[in-house]
Amino acid sequence: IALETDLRRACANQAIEVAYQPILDARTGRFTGAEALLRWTCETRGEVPPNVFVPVIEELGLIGTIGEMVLERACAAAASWPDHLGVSINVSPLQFGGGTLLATIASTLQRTGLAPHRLQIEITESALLADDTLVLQTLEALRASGLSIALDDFGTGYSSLSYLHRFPIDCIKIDRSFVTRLPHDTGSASIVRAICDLGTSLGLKIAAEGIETEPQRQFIVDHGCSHMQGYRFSRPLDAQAIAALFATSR
Ligand code: G
Ligand code: G
Ligand code: MN
Ligand code: NA
Repeated sequence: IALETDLRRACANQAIEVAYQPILDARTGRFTGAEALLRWTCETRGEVPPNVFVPVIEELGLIGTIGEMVLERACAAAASWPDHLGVSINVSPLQFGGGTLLATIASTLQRTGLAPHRLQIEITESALLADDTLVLQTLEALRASGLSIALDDFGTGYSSLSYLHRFPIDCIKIDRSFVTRLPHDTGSASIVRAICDLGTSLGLKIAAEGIETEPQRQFIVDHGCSHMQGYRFSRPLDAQAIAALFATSR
C-alpha cells in the first residue's frame, strides 16, 4: 500500500500522536518547557520519522488539520504543566497560506486556557521565503498577542541574515547537524560559534538541539546558548510521561 494511503488513514483515525521533548535552560539546567513533535507508528511500516511523513501530509493537503490537532493537544498539555513551563510547536510554511493561523492560535489559547507567553512557534526559513507580507503580518500579530517565535533548523537553509531583523524572531535554534559534530569538528565548531555571536549581538535567545554528550553541552554553554535540548537530557516523551516529569520541576 502506498505511504499516502496509510497516512490518509492514520490522519482520519487519529493514529498520529504528539510527543514532547524537554527544553532546558542552558545555564541552570532547569526545564523551561518542551517541543511538540509528531509521531506516527504505522501498523506495517513501524515508526516512520516526521521528516519522511510530514512532507507527505503537506502534499496531501492535510497539514492544516494535523497542525490544528498538534496545537490543540500541545496547548492543552502545557496548560496542565507548572506555570513556568512553555510549549514550542513546529508550524509548516503551508499553514501561513490560508490566512487563518492567527485566529486558530488565538481560539486554541482561549479554549485551553494557556497564557500566550507559554506558547512558542517554530518556523523554518522556507516560511520566510514564501509570501513576505502575509507571513510578516501574521508573525507580527502573533508576537503582538504575546507568544514567541523561533527560527528552526538555523544554518541549514538560506540563512539570509536579513531575516533576523526583518522578521520578529525571538530565538534561533541551531540545527542538530552542527551540534552532532561538536566539539571536535572545527567546521561545525566555527559555525556554532558564529551563530552564537550573531544571536547574542542581536539579543536573541539561542537554542541548541540534538545535544547527546557532556562535551557538546559544555561547548554550547561556553558559547552563550540560552537553551538546550537533546537525548542527553531526554528523548521525546508521551503526554503522560512529560506531565509526570514536569510535575516535580520548579
Ligand atoms: O522528531 P524528529 O526529529 O524526527 O522530527 C523531524 C522534523 O519533523 C522536525 O525537525 C520538524 O521540523 C518536523 N516536525 C515534527 N513535528 C512537527 C509538527 O508538528 N509540524 C510540522 N510542520 N513539522 C513537524
Ligand atoms: O523539527 P526539529 O528539527 O526541531 O525536530 C527535532 C528532531 O530531532 C526530533 O525528531 C527529535 O526526535 C530529534 N532529536 C532530538 N534530540 C535528539 C538528539 O539528541 N539526537 C538525535 N539524533 N536526534 C534528536
Ligand atoms: Mn523544531
Ligand atoms: Na530543528
